[in-house]
Amino acid sequence: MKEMAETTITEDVYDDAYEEKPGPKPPVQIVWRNVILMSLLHLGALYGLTILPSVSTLTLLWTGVCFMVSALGITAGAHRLWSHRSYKASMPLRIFLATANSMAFQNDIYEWARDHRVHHKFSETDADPHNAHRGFFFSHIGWLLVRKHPEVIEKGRKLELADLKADGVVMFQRRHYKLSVAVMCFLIPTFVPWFFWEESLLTSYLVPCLLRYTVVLNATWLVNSAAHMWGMRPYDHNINPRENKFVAFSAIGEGFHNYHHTFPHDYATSEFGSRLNVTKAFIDLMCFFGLAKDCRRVTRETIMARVKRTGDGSHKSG
Ligand code: ST9
Ligand code: ZN
Ligand code: ZN
Repeated sequence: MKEMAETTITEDVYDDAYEEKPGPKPPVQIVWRNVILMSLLHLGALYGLTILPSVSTLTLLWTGVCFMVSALGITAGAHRLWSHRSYKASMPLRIFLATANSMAFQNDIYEWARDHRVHHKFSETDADPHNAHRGFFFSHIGWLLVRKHPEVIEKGRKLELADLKADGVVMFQRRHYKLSVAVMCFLIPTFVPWFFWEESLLTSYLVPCLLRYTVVLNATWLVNSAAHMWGMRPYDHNINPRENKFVAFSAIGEGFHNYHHTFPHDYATSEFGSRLNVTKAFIDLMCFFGLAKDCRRVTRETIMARVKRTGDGSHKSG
């Protein structure tokens, strides 16, 4: 298959030499524009939730399709492909994933992957954009409502991100991000039910658009909050990220977070196959069709050696 993205990276590897600067923390600067927009979005989504029982089956199905496409744009796209390069994707698959990523409207792929590499490299420090040591609210949504800690920007600027800059699909999406979000996240989800099966415009806007967008956002944020706080640590008890089945289910396979931070280059982000892991099944399907290849996996021996050395004793083999 031509034009598979050929690369491996180390910018997402944990840097245990990093130490936070001593002294008082900089003051928190609230970005009121984001507070207002996020509040309005969540109010709209709540209204969408209340009208859910009266929504037609076709619109519900369409909402499910939009959920799955936008979720894959994050999990299989921004996360496993572009942040960690855990597999290689052909041009058509990269175009699909970038388009799906715009439907999820979580910042463009370049910015998302840059922040995510900083998160892995400087996990739970001032340089981590959603540092879970600052509490559930901050790591869930609060970090998007305030100015970033200067360390996040300083450390992030040291990353080269050469693979992202060389990826034409990533840079094209970045250049046309606003338009792509308007079309993919707002126009198409709203237009399809209204045009094809005469759903009311209000319902089409509230359910497949606002409610679906808000659910995908919160499922994603749960990985940063809940999966950094609640669950077992069978692979490394020295780090915060946990194995959380509820998050794995809601985030289509991204809740095996102790495994993922221990082995960030494993395309499956878990040792348990496709169980609670639709994203792995999707990538496998893409490999079957020849659209993806070279999925990176950690060997059973490496996993077991790590479980023995640093696990908390909760691994099923224990
Ligand atoms: C959203 C993102 O929701 C969610 C990401 C979640 C990640 C989850 C990971 C978990 C694993 C995967 C699980 C997937 C599960 C999926 C499940 C699906 C069902 N390095 O940003 P500014 C530079 S987005 C280097 O304004 P402020 C920047 O380039 C939601 N440089 O910072 C700029 O430079 P220049 C929708 C960096 O002013 C300058 O700094 N979007 C870095 O502090 C200023 O940048 C929103 O809500 C870095 N890391 O503002 C909007 N960072 O001046 C959110 C920044 O040269 N964003 N720079 O251009 C904002 O409004 C703002 O960024 C802010 C901070 C207010 C948060
Ligand atoms: Zn990751
Ligand atoms: Zn994490």
